[in-house]
Amino acid sequence: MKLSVEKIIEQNQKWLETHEAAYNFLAEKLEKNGTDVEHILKKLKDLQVAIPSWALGAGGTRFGRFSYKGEPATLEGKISDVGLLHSLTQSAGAISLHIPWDIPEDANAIKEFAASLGIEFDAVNSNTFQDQPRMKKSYRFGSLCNSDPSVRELAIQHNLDVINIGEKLGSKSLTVWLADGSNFPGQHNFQEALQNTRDSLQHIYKSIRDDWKLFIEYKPYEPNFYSTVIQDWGTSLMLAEACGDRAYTLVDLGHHLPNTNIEQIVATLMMKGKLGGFHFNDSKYGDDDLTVGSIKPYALFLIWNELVYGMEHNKNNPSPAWMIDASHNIKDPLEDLLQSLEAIQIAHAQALLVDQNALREAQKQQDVVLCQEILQDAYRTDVRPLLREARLQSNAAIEPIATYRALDVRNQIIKERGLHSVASGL
Ligand SMILES: [Mn+2]
Repeated sequence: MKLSVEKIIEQNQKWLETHEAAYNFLAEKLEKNGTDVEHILKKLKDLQVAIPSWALGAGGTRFGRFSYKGEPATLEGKISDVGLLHSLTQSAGAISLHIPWDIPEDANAIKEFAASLGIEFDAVNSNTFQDQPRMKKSYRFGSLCNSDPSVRELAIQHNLDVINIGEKLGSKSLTVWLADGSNFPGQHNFQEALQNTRDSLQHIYKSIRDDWKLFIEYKPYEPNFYSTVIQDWGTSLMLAEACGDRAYTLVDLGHHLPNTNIEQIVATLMMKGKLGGFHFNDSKYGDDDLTVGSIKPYALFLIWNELVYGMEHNKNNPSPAWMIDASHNIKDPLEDLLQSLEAIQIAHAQALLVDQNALREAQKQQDVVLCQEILQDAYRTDVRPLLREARLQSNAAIEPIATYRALDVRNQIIKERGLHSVASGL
């Protein structure tokens, strides 16, 4: 299923008048305060967030999974769903594949199909956290860290295969997230596990082309509950530095212990030029993979404030690869992703509103109250008219979720795929 621009423009008529009144009011107020509204609109239009192939079906927990109706069972179906999100928002112009769940049979045909929807291939993700059918060895006790060299070789080879598939599709980066760790004290020799991981990553890094990047993701716990080999940003940074210039740390918002100051981690990594990838989600307790901005929108804003500052001041840091990494247990995955895209852009726009010069001056004066006032003035601005205007100018939907519902997209997908079609993946 494909959404035509005409249909979206037709739907936009319903909200056009209300939108224009709200946008003009806000734009006038912001311009009076010296904000360059055109600049913010351009930034909003430029931001493209990748959708991971595993987010288009219902997620689940180890207790169960409740499939959603009309899930995409093929790679084409997944790309087509990302195409719908992109038509509605013009801000989801990339898909991130997970191998071996998404191995294309005909890479050129898949690439052409994606291009016809305006979709590019973002980072490819390897999977050494579960065994695959007919594997000669098992990842039961770890992959790149394993004390058995033949298991490490298998895991390295898998990553090389993933790079190979990514190259055929036009991807430019590999994301490695490892479940490696131990469940009980004494199970691992910590130093050996880390050294094995470093050596394995160096081997993989040597195999990526000059125009590729390697992203190393960290996570404090789960699936192992005593220790994780790459448990935090410091370990990830250390490994990235041991690999080379094109190896970077990847921050996933859900991969932190409660109350971790993620914005400070972002600032530190960007200062070092080592923040390469970014995964959005939200959480209440741990790695909950909830809709972006659904629990802690102020934290998301503070993180975006550091991202905006870093992109402005740390020119040695590449523009991070943005991706949503969430799990949709009960909502329609497409509606959930539209909510996440909206939350990302809201926090982005609010961060762009922060008067950086005034904030620096207040910091110099050590006026703590004024520092907080400046940040919260931006955070408390309802920036949604800016998002709607950016979408309107891009021929996307003024109201993506309402448009998705008005056009009865889910029922049309169900008609195409059937009620019980199931997505591969988590
Ligand atoms: Mn992630």
